[in-house]
Order: sequence, then C-alpha cells, then structure tokens
Amino acid sequence: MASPAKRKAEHQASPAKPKKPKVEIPEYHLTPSRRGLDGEIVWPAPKAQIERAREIIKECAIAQESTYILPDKDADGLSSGVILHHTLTAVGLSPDLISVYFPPKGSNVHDESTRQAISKKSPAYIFVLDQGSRRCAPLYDSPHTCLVIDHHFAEEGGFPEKADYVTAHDCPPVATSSLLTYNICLPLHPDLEDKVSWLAALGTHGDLGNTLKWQPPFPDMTAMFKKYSKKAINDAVARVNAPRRSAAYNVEAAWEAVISADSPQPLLTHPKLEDAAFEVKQETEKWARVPPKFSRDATIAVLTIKSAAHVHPVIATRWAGFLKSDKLEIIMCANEGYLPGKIDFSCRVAKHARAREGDDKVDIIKTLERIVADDPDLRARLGESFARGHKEASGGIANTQEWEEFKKLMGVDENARKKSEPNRTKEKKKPVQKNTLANYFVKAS
Ligand SMILES: [Mn+2]
Repeated sequence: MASPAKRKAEHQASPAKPKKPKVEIPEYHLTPSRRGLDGEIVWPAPKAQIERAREIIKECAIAQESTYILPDKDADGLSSGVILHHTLTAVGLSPDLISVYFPPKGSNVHDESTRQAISKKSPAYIFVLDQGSRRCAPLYDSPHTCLVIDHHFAEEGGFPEKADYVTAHDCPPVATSSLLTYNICLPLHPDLEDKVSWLAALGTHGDLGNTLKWQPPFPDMTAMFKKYSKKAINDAVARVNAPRRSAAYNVEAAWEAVISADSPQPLLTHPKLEDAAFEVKQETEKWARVPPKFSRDATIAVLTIKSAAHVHPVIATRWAGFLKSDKLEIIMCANEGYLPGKIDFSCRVAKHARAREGDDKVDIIKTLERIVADDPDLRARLGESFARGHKEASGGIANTQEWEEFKKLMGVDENARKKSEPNRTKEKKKPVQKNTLANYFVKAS
C-alpha cells in the first residue's frame, strides 16, 4: 500500500517532469557492524555496558527501594520504559516502589524542573531511557544509582556525571532504545519473552519505520509476528505516539495504555489514544500543504506552520518523501504555535538524498551546526536545545529572534525557485478533511 504521504502527493500535484529513477536505499540491517578485538560483532551495545546494566537492574530488585523511571514520550521511549518496568517487577521489585515521570510540554530531562521532581521522590535508583544524553551534573544530589539507556548521539562523556550508561549509538546498525532494553532484559527472567517482544517491535517500528526487515543482527521476531500482525504493531505505534503530539500533551495516558496492554490490540481501541489520534490527524491535514521556501543554496526546504500540536515532524517526514530536486538535502518544518515565543522545528533527510554515502552522506546535526559556525554569538544564544537528536532526524527549539537570524544565515527566501523546480506547490488548496479510521495516518516519526 502506498504511504499516506505518497497517496497525497500523487493526488495533490502531478509532477510536470518525467519520473526519476527510483532511489535504492540500503536496508538498515545491512549497515556494517563494529567488531571487537576478538572479531565478534559488537551489537546492540558494548558487552561490558550491557552486563553492567543487567547488574544494576538485579541490584535494584534486591534493594527494594524507591525507583524512578524517566522514559521518553514516544513509542520507542514508552516501550523501553514498559519493558524495564515489566522486568523490574518480574525479578522481584515491588511495583509500589516504582514511579514514572514525564517532563511537561516543552521541557526535557535536563531541565531544572526534572531535577526538582527527582529530588521530591528521593529515589535510590534512576533509569533514564531514550532521552538523548548530554554531559551534565548528576541528576540528583543524594547518593543513588543512575542508569542511562539510549541510542542518540552523545559527545564523548556526554552523560550525567556518575551515571552508568549503555548506548547503542556507536554500534551500527543502531538499535532503538526499546530494542536495546529488550536485549538487556530478556535473559533476566523466563516469563519476559511473551510480555516484551511485541513492545520491542512497537518501539523499533516507532523510530525506524515499518519497513525494517527483522534480519541479523536484529533478533528473530518470527514467532511474535505470527501472533501479532505488522499492521497491528504499526497502527499501535501511531496510537501510542498521538497523545504526545496532541495539544494537551497527555503522555501519561499513553504510558498507562502501554503498561496495561498485553498485546497491541487494546492500544487500537483505547479511547484516549483514539481521541488524540483524531486531533493529530486533523492538525496534520490542516498544515500538510504549506508551500516550502528554500535556502540560498537550495539544499534546505523550510515549511512554516502554526499548531499547538506536535505535528511538525510528521509534516517534515511527509515532504521528505515527496519533494524532488537534485540539490535538496534537508526538509525542515518549523512550528510557531507549539510553545509561546519559540519555534520548535524538525528536520528530515530528503528521500532521494538518503542513499548518499561517505562524505556526501547527509548529517543534519552537522549541517545545522555548520550554518551557524561563523556566528558563535548566535550559536550560544540558540543554546543546548538546538540540533539535538539523530543525524538523520534532528531538530530543536529556538527563540523567535534567534530563529529569524538562523533563517537569514540559511538565506531562506532569497532563492528564487529554479526553472528545474516547477512551482507546483504554490497552488494552496483548501485542506480536505477525511477523518475516518480507514485513512488514519499511520506513519510516525
Ligand atoms: Mn528512540
């Protein structure tokens, strides 16, 4: 079935030029792996890190002390948090001792508000999952054990002081946080396989998309996919991702839904997830057709929207699969309406630029940094929330003032559209609303 973006593209604008040859994107699982000194493949993370993570989980269960879990808000983060929760309780930690925390809309685990929340709980164990890490002071001043499980880029030593960490980032093909957590937890209790395999798939499809082949080094999920269809998993991804995209930002509802589900099925009929998904779909349709503007060198397309919902990554992803130009590398969607006085933006690699290798490979984080490299003052003002995430899917938050300066550096709007790029996106059609479950928007980013 054609993706919704594709279907939309076909019907919204008929390309004036002949079709280009189909771009072959290499299968994700075929990314060359790192090998240890013994020649063994190192995957999904260095062995010593995985062993240490297992020790901490076992120690935590024995300690029977207050435990705080801080998972990220998307399908991958929630799945890894729930896998960990199921594991901790399976190995004997009393569920009453576990609390879960989600920073409010616009905040993250590195903010002061998160530190205050942690202090209030005074936990003995802290687990930080899928949050993207940076070098910082310990998350909590009193003695505690902190384990970071992640797969985002982190600079050398880019973790909270004194925390243990296990990261998939340096072991390609980079596993998701949920898959890494699954890999860590699975051997810890015989009952876990049934409980957590589908969650590993839920989180992994959430981050890597629904075309992943579950081929080595990825684990064999044949038995699980016999029980639950790929469609059920993918539909569940969209449902689980909906609350954090909605204006109300009810991430707790998504957590509750996932932790009480024993299969993808209940997620598909959960009323709170359904309502959020409906809202997100409407907002996406409303903003899906804003015309792009281009950077001076035509390598970046910028779409500007104004929505209280977190739909900018979805819109960037859609356009990334649709816009065609040889020069184009990055699609950027900037949302002026998500946080007051701020721009929240998401970037994706243009589809035809995804197959590039070596020096030509598109690295969004590096590109964003390069744009401001000659303006250290602006770079400093853009702050820590600029250019975070993955090299293929980055973004950030900037104040309006800095955003305008950043756009100037890119030369957005200076570039008159090239002849080779017909003005086919300028005809702004009124968004059509077709809010039926049948055409429910499945692709999450
Ligand atoms: Mn993730």
